Parts: sequence; structure tokens; C-alpha cells
Amino acid sequence: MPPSSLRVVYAFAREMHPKTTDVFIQYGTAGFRTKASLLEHVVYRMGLLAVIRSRVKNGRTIGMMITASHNLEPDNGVKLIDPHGEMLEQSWEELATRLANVSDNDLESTTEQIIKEVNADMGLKASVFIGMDTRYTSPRLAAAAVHGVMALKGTPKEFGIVTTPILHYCVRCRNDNSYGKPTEEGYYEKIVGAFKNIRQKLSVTGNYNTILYVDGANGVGGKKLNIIKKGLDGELDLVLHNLGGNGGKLNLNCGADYVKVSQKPATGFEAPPLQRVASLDGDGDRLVYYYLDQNENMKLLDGDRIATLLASYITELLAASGALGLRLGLVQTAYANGASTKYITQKLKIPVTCVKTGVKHLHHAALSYDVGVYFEANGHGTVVYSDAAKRAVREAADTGDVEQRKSAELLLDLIDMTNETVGDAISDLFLVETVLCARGLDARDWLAQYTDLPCRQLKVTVQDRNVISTADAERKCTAPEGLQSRIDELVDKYTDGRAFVRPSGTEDVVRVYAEADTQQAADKLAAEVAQAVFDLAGGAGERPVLPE
Ligand code: 16G
Ligand code: MG
Repeated sequence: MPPSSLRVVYAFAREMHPKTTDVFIQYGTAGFRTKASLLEHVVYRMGLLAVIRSRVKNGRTIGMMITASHNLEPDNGVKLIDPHGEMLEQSWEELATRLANVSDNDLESTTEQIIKEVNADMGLKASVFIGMDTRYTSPRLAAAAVHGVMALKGTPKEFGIVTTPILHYCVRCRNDNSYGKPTEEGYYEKIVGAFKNIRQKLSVTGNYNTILYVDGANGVGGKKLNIIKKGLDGELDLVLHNLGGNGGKLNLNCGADYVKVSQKPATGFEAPPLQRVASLDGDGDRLVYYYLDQNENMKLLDGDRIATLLASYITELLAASGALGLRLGLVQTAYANGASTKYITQKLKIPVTCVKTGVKHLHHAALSYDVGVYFEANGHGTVVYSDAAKRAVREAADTGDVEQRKSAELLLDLIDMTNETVGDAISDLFLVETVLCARGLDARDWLAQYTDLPCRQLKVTVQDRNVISTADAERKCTAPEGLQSRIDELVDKYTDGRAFVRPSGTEDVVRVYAEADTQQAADKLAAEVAQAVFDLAGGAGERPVLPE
């Protein structure tokens, strides 16, 4: 395409989506995320970048998801999805940031420069799938995305309101039709179909019951479960709440992030004591469970619990199916509760890798196992299976003895039920319900598998959070000087003490995590470490205080 046709890039920008702010914006851990009112030009420009990316990938489909996940209603965001359904390749994040921040006048030349840099053949076809969450600002931003795609003569396809993982799934299927059909219905057929298959093979035993309360965060995930619920034929009795009606506001005092961070049950409904509740986040890619005990204390079953539950069941099925020689491993971050890591390595005897925060890091590390189970404590995660693993399980299902076949067939259903492209609250929910049912567990039994160490998270505001550098998967802090040795001294005073600090990738703060043998000790350690950050890393505003 001759450069002159890039005029339309400028024309669309100036007429429809002008840049009206000079606030610098960065493609972070999960794309761009900020006030929706500052995003229209950014989303338009990501439409341009998605087309360039599609052409660099020989015309394969790229995804664009408009969402700000667990943030409150006034925010929004955009992230790009690569052809395999995974997050945008990290080396392109800098291009995204550059394109988002140039002035309208420089947009045409910067676009041209990027096309040259990445060596895109602009004569190729380009295809971009666009999805959005339920925010009232999303349709307008999705329209900007469509214009960006059109400005570079790509073909946009709009999916309307979908969960983030549904869009990831559709992108993957479009580029690899052996994975499934690239539609929302195709997703239900495969994932929910596999759940129904497996439930016919398992009988409801032990303490398991089929009732599940759901906190939909007033977002898209609950809405999709409402569609799924109608076809479940009683295999699971979903009691859905926080679906966005009755004045419920997106992510406000509900949803996975609220439940995990505040350690409180979602508002908007009450579940009976001991009844398990699944809590989704605003775009349906995170899941945590909880229940209230008889004294109304909330018991949280977070991403670490989901990971251990799934990993132990898959390990057992692999062994029973005779599909030997496959390496199963679990990937966590520094936020994983120390008790979970101990349980996994010592009791389950499963290898654990620890990586930096952010789904892309976990996903990448999980791919190095034949079966890689990855979860952040906050509920982001899934399972990935290598081609060799899938082949071995299929072979076991064809050639094993009767018992081996049974286990292999259960595994094949589990694989089909898994959205391997990215953490997916809906798919994860069905996986968890399958394992609880197979093992006859209720929420209390699940919690009893190990005892979490009490922990505390705090935020510290500093003048520049980038003065903090970390190493060893964020478990050690290499700058500013003296901070790590101070943390070591503090941690040493506590039984089972552990603490680390890291600059947030999504907020202008430094995050502090601490755990210890009692809640009081964890709170105190966290506050002491927060003070050390404040003192040694240029604290701003109020100094953190120690608990009474
Ligand atoms: C983003 C990440 C999430 C991570 C969180 C950390 C994705 C899709 N999301 O939400 O994995 O846990 O950031 O936030 O990668 P923080 O850097 O502010 O602590
Ligand atoms: Mg999310």
C-alpha cells in the first residue's frame, strides 16, 4: 500500500477520534487502562496496530478487547490478543505505547515508521476480532477500534459483549480450527459440552452438592452464566447474583478482586452458611471461591486453592490412565501463600516454578511443562497441555485397559473444558466443580487440605515507584540500596515470616506483601516493611502507621 493512503489514518483521527489529552499512557501488564474519557484516541490507534500485527502474522486474526476488568465503572481499557489467543508479544508493548502517545499530526508518520520497523506487508489481508465488556463507555470505544481497523483496510469483526476469555478463545479458533468454532456458541458447545459429558460419567458423592451461588460482579461473566444455566440440565444448580440489574454497579463491593483484597463476602446477596460461592471479576477472567462458616466468618478459596485442587486431580488421572512420562508442573507468583507452595511441593510432590506477576509470565512458564497448571493467588489462571500430552492421553483412551481408558476419557473432557488461551472464570468454575464432585468434597473439605498462613497486603505511595527494582521473580529487591537487607532483618524476627515489595504495574504505588504465623504478626510485618519502603524509597504523603 503506498504511503499516501495513510492519509485516512490522519483523517479518521482528526475528524472522529482526536487526541485531546497530553497525559502519557503506557501499555502495562494488561494493556492500556485509565479513565474511559481519556481512551478514545488510544483505542482507535490500537485498531491501527492490530492491523499491522495481523499483517506481520501473515494475515492471521488478532483480537482487541475493550475492558478495564475489575476496575470501577468510569475506567476502561484495551488489550491486544495474539494469534494463538495469548497476550500481545511483549516486544510490541513499546510500539503500542509509542503509537498511543504521539500527537495527531505525527500519527501518520509514526504509523509509517512502525510499519517499516516491523516489516509489515501492507498488501496482505488483515483480520481483527473486537469484543467489549458491559461498561457504558465500551460501545463508543469499540467503534473507535473498528475505525482504526478500517483506516488501514483491515477487516473488523465485532463480537459485542463477551468475556475477555471468550474473545481469546475465538481468536485462537479462527487461526487454528482444530481448537473449536470461533463463535460464542462454539465456546459454549465445547466448554459446557465437556462439563455435561463429564458429569454424566461422575456420580454425585460424599459431601458434594450441586448448588453453587455465583457473584457475577455486575459484569459480563454472570450474564454469560445466565445463558449457560438454561442448558445445564440440573448437573449444576447455579444461583446467580450481581448480574448487573437492580442498580448493581460493576465491581462495586463485589467481584473477585473485592472479595480477595478486602477479605469480605460480596454485597448484593447473602448465601447460606457453608454454601460455596464463586466470585467472578468484571470481565470474567478471574475466579475465587468463598463461604461463610457458622459464625459468619468468611473463608476464602483463592487461586492457590484452585491450582492445588486441579493439579492434584490431573496428576491422579494421568497416573491412572497410564499416560506416563509427562511432566506436570505448577506455576505461581510470589503472592502465592507459603502454605500452598509447601503443600504442593512436599505433599503433592509436584514441581513449582515462581515467576513475576502478570498472566503472560505465568502462561509462558507453564508452556515448558507437558501439563502446566498456573494460577495467581488473585484467581487468574488455567491449565495448558502440550501436543505430546494430548496425544498421550488420546492414545491411553484408545489403547489402555478398561480402568485406564476411564481415566483417560475423563482427562479428555477436562482438556476440552479448559480454555487454554488464558485464565477463564467460567471454564475454571466448571473445572473446580468437576473436581469437587469427583472427590466428593464440600467447601470445608476443600479448605481443610492445608492451612493458609495469615497474610497482609499494603500499598505505599512514593515519589517514583520505578526506583524499586526486583529480581528472583520479585522476591528480592535490588534497588534502592539497603531496602532488601532491611526487609531481611524485619522478616527474621517473625516465625514463618516472608515479605516482598514490588512496584505495581497498574497503579502508581509500591505493593507490600507479608505473611507470618499469626494475623497480628503478618499485619505488623507488613506495616514495618511499608515503613522501610517509605523511608528508603522516597515516600510521599502520609507515612504508613504500625498497627496498635
Ligand atoms: C493485571 C494482570 C494480573 C496481575 C495484576 C497485578 C493480566 C491479564 N492481568 O491485572 O495478572 O495480577 O495486573 O497488578 O495480566 P499490580 O501490578 O497492580 O499489582
Ligand atoms: Mg479481569
